[in-house]
Amino acid sequence: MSSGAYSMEEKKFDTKLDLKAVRPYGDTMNDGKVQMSFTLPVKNEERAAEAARVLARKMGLVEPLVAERKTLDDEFTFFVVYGKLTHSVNYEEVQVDAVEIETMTMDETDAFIRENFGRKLVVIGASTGTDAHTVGIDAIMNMKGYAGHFGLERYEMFDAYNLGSQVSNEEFIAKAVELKADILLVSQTVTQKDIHIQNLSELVELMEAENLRDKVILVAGGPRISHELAKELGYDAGFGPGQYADDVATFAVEEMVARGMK
Ligand code: B12
Repeated sequence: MSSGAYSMEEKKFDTKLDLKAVRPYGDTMNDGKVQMSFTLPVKNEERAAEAARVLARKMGLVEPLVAERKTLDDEFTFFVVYGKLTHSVNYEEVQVDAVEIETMTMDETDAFIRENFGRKLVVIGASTGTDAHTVGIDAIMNMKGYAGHFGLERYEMFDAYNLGSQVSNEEFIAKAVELKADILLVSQTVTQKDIHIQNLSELVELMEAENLRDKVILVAGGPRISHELAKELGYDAGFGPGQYADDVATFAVEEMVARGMK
């Protein structure tokens, strides 16, 4: 935070970080200030604003303030509510199963592949099952990339094939065999009725039946895919929002080396 407007006392207060009871930071350490937004399916009137404050209090906010209130249509109102959160988190007890890598740049990954494999690696990606969402897998595969991260098609040392969306698990496996793929990337966006779990599990079962699972790096990704979930379902890793081609490329090539794959 910028220092100019703070008194010495406030600065001193800012040093009171307690990792056993971490609270959101607004203006000063431990002030617990948060801002959230939601829509209520009611008309935009004073009663609606009070309802938003009641809900905020139930969520653990004290002194909630409706900072913004906008009519969406006759029956829906959008709110931005500001307040002080009473809850805290013991950061020392927080555990997460995450992919542990130092992400390499595209050039570093290409050099790594040249040095360790001396050939191009074949990677195929698809949004599988009934899932029609392509933007996630395109972000990882496309030449132009996404959010400043070039996609795998741009890498010199990958032969990258983007099969698109609604690819059945059988087609996906057939393509992997035909292309002698080293790395398989599966994107899943729709999670309604746990369809992603069903679909991701089916792929692993089919691959095991074909004796293919151990011969490739298998990665899942999508907005609601965590590393933990992917591992549970039999994948080597899971990637989600805020992760890009360079992250999965680094993981895949390092994992291949770690497993002695050539
Ligand atoms: C665009 C969109 C569509 C477009 C898709 C067009 C297209 N060509 O992709 C259309 C209109 C077709 C569509 C259809 C549907 N959609 Co839609 N759609 C969206 C929307 C608005 C954006 C998704 C997106 O493009 N995100 C941007 C990408 C870049 O983000 P991302 O996928 O998370 O990808 C990043 C990471 O997750 C990761 N990643 C993703 N995949 C992979 C894979 C690997 C291997 C790796 C390493 C990383 C990785 O990398 C990316 C970059 O960081 C979302 C809402 C939202 N705002 O998110 C709803 C949303 C995903 N859709 C939803 C739904 C329900 C549907 C429909 C079922 C609606 C319907 N009833 O018909 C249909 C699906 C039909 C089907 N058979 O699949 C729901 C899903 C809810 C749920 N939990 O299941 C959402 C969340 C909307 C909502 N709030 O309800 N949709």
